[in-house]
Amino acid sequence: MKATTAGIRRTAGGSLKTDDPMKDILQALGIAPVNSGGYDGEWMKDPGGPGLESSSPVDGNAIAAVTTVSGERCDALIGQSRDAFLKWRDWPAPKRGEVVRQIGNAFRQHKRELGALVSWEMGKIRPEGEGEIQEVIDIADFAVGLSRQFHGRVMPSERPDHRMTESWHPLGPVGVITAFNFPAAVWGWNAMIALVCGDTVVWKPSSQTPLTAIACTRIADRVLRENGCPAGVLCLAVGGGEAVGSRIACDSRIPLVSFTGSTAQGRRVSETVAKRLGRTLLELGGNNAVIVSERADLEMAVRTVLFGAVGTAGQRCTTTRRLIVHKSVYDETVRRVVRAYGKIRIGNPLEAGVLMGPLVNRGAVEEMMAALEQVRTAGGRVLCGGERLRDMPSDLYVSPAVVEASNEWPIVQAETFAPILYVLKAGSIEEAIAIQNAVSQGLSSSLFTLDLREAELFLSGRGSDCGIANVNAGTSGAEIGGAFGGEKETGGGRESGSDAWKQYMRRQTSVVNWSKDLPLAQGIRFGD
Ligand code: UN1
Repeated sequence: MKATTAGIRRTAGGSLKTDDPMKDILQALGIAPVNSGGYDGEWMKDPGGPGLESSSPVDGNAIAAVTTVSGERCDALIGQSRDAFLKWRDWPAPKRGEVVRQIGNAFRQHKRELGALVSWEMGKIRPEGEGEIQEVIDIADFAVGLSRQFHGRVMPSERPDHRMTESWHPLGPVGVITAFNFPAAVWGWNAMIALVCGDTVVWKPSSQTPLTAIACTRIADRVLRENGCPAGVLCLAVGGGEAVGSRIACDSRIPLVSFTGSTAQGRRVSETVAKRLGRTLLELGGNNAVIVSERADLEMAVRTVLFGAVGTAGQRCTTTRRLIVHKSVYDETVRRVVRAYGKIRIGNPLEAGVLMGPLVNRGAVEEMMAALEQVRTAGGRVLCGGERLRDMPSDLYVSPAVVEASNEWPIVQAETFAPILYVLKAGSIEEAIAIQNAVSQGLSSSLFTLDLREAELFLSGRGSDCGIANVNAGTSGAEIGGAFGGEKETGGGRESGSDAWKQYMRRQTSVVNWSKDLPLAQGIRFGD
């Protein structure tokens, strides 16, 4: 693994400062030294909550401060979102789509700056930061088309001269609670779809990445204003779990809560929302595997595993965490993976050629080290990596690890949000699928094979049990056009493309009787 610190220099005081144009980028995005974390159509002058400092994992330095939203202000903000909904739902859907089209274009114009801010605030490499903004742009485009396609159905009525139909109506304010690892895209999937559906959005971003959320909201705000949209169509509430998160979960003015994060946290949110019989859309932990068959193109498989396991420093919910290899190609595959890991450049994620930046914070580094310790205790063999890197601009840089392990070990069963790849051996495609499915999560999966029968088995009802199953393509990097989400403890939610929009609307079944009689369904005669 090659480490690099170019692009980052030590200042006279010993602290680290960037040479790069982050200052200009922050300015272009309207990020001030201190920012309001509350927006309900206006930026709140006094959001009422404690201050929060966003620092960059790249060099450990503060980027800017944010004043968070208090519980009381959060309640008022939800009220504003509800008021805006009552107006927004009356806008014709294609007109709402036109606003979203303009938001997508505004993101196009700021893709480079936003991508850099994502990279700087959470540590993923710049191409991935820009890729994330591209997801926002893509889902906006998708939503524009969708705004003319909320098709209902016409169903045959069993009664003469009756028409039975199904239509879709706006639902209400949607709570969107997002994680640090996709600080813009996950909001984008939810917000762009919600907007065209006629819903409003209350966004609680991760406290690790409030500046990206503020920058995204500022861009959207300009478009909303230019179009005279009701104030509060998009709201932002940067704040803690108590002040903001649990209020969104508890508030029955919010009929749908989308939550992305760990299974443990998701379970709590889901229980709270369920208590008031609200709806949730859960995107929780993954424990994604790539299966390499004896009939795989090994070169392709290894390259894919590299992006899947090391991309975003192992901090995607779709990260490849397990590599299940057929015994006949096991040694060769593992040898190639370890060799490829040796060439990964780790360093400043804004620098061209770097493939892995830092982990998001100290807790993440500690968790990675604790997981590796558990693996060693269980008898696992670390084949490469797994070390804290010294002489880096912050203490958050690690080398990605490849570890020989056993699927049933508790640590392999858990999602550790870090670049640890567990390699496991299988004797057949059936055994490999069984190993892959023998975890509690069910997000993403992939099989490398050139054998049609193996591929079809993997995609069949007795194949992968995950929400995403790919052949000769990796576990991460899903396109927005499909429904994104997973089964089992991943939470069952589906966001983004396909017909995921249906969750953001309410379905209404209607019968219109245009006869002169009053026939009852099921042929019931009542009092005549
Ligand atoms: C996440 O990690 O929360 O499929 C989402 C992917 C991305 C989204 C990941 N498009 O890897």
